[in-house]
Amino acid sequence: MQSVTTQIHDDVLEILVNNPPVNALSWHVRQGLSDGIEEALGNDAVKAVVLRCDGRTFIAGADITEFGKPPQGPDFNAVLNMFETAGKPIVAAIHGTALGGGLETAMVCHYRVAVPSAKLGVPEVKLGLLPGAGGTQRLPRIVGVEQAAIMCALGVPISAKKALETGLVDSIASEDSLAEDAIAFARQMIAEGPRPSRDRPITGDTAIIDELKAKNARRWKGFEAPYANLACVEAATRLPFDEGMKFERAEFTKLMGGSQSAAQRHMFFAERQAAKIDGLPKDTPLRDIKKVGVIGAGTMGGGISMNFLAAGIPVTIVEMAKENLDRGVGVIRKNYENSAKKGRFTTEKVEAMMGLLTPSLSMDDLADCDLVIEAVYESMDVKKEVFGALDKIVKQGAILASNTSYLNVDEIAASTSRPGDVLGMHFFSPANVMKLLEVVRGEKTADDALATAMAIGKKIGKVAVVAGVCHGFIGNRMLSERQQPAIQLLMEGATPQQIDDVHTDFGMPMGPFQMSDLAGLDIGWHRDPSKIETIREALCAAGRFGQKNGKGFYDYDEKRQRTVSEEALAIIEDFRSKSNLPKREITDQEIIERTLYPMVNEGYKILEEGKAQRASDIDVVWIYGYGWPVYRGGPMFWGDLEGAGKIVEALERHNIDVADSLKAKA
Ligand code: 3H9
Repeated sequence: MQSVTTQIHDDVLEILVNNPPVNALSWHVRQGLSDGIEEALGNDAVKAVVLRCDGRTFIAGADITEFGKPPQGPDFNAVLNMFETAGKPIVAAIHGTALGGGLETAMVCHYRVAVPSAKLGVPEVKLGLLPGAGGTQRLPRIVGVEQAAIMCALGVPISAKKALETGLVDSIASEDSLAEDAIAFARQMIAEGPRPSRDRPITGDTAIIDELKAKNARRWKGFEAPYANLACVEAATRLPFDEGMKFERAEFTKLMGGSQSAAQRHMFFAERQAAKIDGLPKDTPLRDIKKVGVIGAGTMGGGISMNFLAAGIPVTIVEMAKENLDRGVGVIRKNYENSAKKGRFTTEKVEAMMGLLTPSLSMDDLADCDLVIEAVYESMDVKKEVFGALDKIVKQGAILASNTSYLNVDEIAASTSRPGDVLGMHFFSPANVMKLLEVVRGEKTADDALATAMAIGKKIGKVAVVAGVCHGFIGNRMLSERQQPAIQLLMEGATPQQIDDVHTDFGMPMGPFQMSDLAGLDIGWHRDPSKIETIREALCAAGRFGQKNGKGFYDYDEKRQRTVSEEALAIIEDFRSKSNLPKREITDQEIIERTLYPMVNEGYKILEEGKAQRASDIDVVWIYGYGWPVYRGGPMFWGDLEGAGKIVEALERHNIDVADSLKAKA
């Protein structure tokens, strides 16, 4: 099948792209576009051209799978040049998403017509790139500097309505007659003639560039691409078009050759790959999830419920005590109301979501749920009791899920008569915000139950990853490999701040000790101040429980900002000095070798044991569950960049047991 075809409609030539799934600009599409323009120019009867796409969308960008491969087919910029300089008016007819190279193609068309549901944007920044086929130079000439800077630096697409307001589209077509409307519009433009974007003057104020930098300083920490995007837009305001294009090319080439874009492109595919379950056909039948039950109205249960309510799925939430139930429901309402105040949705929407929530004090009310998620206290005995009870109450065919973060899902499943319906759905706190969902596949979990849990995860806006049964699954199992050596490093003379700073400089949102303080140091503490066997117990004995009471490894103010605590340091030093370990200088490199390399090592062990389907799934877990910087591509991708040889050498030097597969790779 040809990916680009043409059709003559009297005096208008329609160029039609058909390259499923998203009409990416693969080399054969570029060739087809070039041929199409040549045909239009070679036929005197053709007075105008329409570029339209078949399938679900307009061109969604360059073909990312071609990046880094030897070039094939015509150069993209050369094709775009042919469009822009063609002596006949060209109209882009847009439906679905005109993204990246797709919007750049639309911008070399002289006019743009879009259906109301279309979205237009330059999301390259999310791939660590910039719209490198003239996007940063043409967009400001079409929509002005402010809008162009926002679109390039943030990468968020705009609606057709907004595009009309900003001049990015010239006319809105009817949802079901785009082809006809675009041809009619093209005919009207014959008299107007072509309107090359490159010739248009730039309007607007460059002050927006500094404003964006100031506003996003925290969010963009460590990222190169947002700044490169803004530099190109700024260059467009002071350089002639051809010079601006050269500037853009140089910036694009730098980004494309760097590790950040490689990491972000890796994550683009990793995220999509994660949804696939090895060995299960894509068309595995799914169970219908019309109603969800959640047990536990605490922070986790409430957060989990909010995901389903927001997706329009009714939830029955069960607690044992009325007071806790009321408090939990109150927190959900307050969270929604706060979001409404910030303009995220309307107050009607708040009421609609709350209307889907049924609070209950009896598990019997879960009988007709299609999926029940347990989010109670993390104790095997308690979980077994809950699942044993659910087994007797909930209708057959329902999926019974545990939100456990560590426990053995097979053992939980064994407390029911239907282990095939049991699995883990491990949400990350705050569960209504964090994108990751580990779906834990038990030994007996049925294929359709697993596929349904993965699909419902996607429906509620999560990135779901399949994990096998092991202590802490993928994420928390690797986390332990970081937390334990971090404590050991304190024993050898490092400070919490030094270790945390290495992690935040690396790009993590917080270091190991900030994370401990956030979680609470007293979780699992035996509550006997006279029994001190660890630094954590020493801190708890001194009443330092973490952020919750303003003091843990650090001191915290009302805004939860940390400062170094002399008291905590003295407690750590006192405990440390009682061991026989000599105090020494610890380098930042050693901290990396002993806290980050062991995570990579554990990732390899997880893969060897088949507890993760693929290395990229592990990267997805760490990026969406723990804030690993996306520009470093997750621990496994980063491990490859560091080099297996270097990691193995360091791990062995620190007497850490190295995974066989990592050794083999080295
Ligand atoms: C660019 O344009 C650079 C230029 O400025 C400069 C050049 C010099 N290429 O997301 P989905 C695949 S950079 C190749 O699940 P949806 C995707 O992997 C590009 N493949 O669908 C998946 O494959 P599979 C700028 C692509 O409906 C399948 O298509 N553009 C590409 O949820 C379905 O994807 C972007 O960054 C691609 N460009 O969402 C847009 N895009 O089925 C990137 C998708 O095997 N794309 N695939 O797993 C998207 O944002 C979404 O795919 C889209 C559809 C919104 C279009």
